[in-house]
Amino acid sequence: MSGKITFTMIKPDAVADGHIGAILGKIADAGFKFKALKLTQLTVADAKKFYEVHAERPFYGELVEFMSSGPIVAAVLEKDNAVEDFRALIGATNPADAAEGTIRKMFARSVGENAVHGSDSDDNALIEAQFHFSGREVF
Ligand code: 3AN
Repeated sequence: MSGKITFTMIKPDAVADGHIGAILGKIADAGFKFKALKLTQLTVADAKKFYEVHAERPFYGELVEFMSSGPIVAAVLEKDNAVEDFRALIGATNPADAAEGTIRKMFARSVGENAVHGSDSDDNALIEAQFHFSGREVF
């Protein structure tokens, strides 16, 4: 059964490019409720841990450097079928392949600097939410 929670980050490219408000607006308009929300910055160690599953990929170093390079917005979102619906809203990993109207199509710079993260499973949504937020910060 699909769950009600997903986790997202607005990545350093989209924060630097001034897209926080527009992206949060699209998320809200798509019917997601904000359960937790903050502006924060990952350390290199945080980014390495968050993206540990990609440690063997050739772009891992670049990804860690980029994700720790500036502020991000972290959020926990609630909606029926949250993981799948949010991945549809953000579009394909590479913005060149993303459908018109998706967040990555509208706001991402490139496949590496692709504006937003979205959890890929219910289990990871919970792990990622707990990585970024304490119990007191989730409503
Ligand atoms: P998604 O974020 O769509 O689930 P993943 O899990 O394959 O995609 O990749 C995680 C992150 O790694 C991406 N959001 C992107 O920032 C980065 N990434 C993925 N593929 C590449 C690539 N070919 N070159 C550079 N960075 C990449």
